[in-house]
Amino acid sequence: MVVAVKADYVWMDGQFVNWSDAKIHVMTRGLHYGIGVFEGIRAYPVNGTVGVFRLKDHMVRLQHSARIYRLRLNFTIEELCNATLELLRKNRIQSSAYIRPILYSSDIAVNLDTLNGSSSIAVITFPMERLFEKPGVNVCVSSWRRIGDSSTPPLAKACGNYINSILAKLDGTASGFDDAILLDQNGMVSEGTGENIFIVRSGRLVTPPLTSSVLPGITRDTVIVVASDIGIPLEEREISRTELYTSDEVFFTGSAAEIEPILTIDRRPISDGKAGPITSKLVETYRRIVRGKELKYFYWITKA
Ligand code: PY5
Repeated sequence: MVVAVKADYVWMDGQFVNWSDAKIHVMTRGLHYGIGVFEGIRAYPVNGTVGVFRLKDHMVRLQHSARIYRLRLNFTIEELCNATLELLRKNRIQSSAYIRPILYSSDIAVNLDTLNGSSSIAVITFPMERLFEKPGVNVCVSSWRRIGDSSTPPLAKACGNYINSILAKLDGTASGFDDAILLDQNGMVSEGTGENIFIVRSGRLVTPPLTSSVLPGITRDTVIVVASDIGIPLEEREISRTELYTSDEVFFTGSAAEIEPILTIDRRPISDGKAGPITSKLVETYRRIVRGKELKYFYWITKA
């Protein structure tokens, strides 16, 4: 993905600062030890303005991630939501955009004693269209295993977690794949490097449970709700690696990736190597929902 990441302003600890001034010191603890938590949110064009998809749900997850690491959040969920909306307006964002709130340990310190330390929070937003600009992706199963709850909890969307994702992504991209799937510590399917995963078998959707070391994805939850509403049966259960190869359909979900069909895994085509009917139906429904075209789900959108 090559995205021109730029906007006029960034929100930092309550202030709007110019993009070029949105800097932190190189000795910041968050950089050295990966002690930070973040969110990835999207905004879409909605009825002539821009609407943020599931804004509050993302900020609540940020709060949960912060609790796990005892990082102090100096703003309420409401203040963070309002700051994000104001930032979108100040940056005159009219198109699809990505929103990245990040809360990090901001002490200039070498020690690991974050308990009484200080934290800072920023919200960044910039225009962004599709993450993978293709009809589907080709992925591998990485030999790196997903981090687990007994070491670095995957339920927190923590900065440091992404070194695990990056190892897997390197595995994939160095061999010509678009992305990679990680197995959990028990060898069961966990998730992508920055996406949850679903399979379709005989008309039923299956996704790994939260105990398979997955992030509680907001897009994952959206698919669970929508599948139930449109009558597609869904199970949360463990998935073995070989089940991936014999699935009728497989797709990733994520705020950045949206709903992305997986066409091949380890160079094995999934069915006929094209996006299947249930995936295509969900891609189209999701497209409409996030753009405010499905009134039933309009409550998930906050207009800027
Ligand atoms: N799993 C991981 C490890 C993730 O990083 C993400 C989100 C998801 C699942 C999907 O979660 P959600 O549906 O709530 O977005 N990844 C980030 C995103 O903005 C990008 C990280 C590079 O989609």
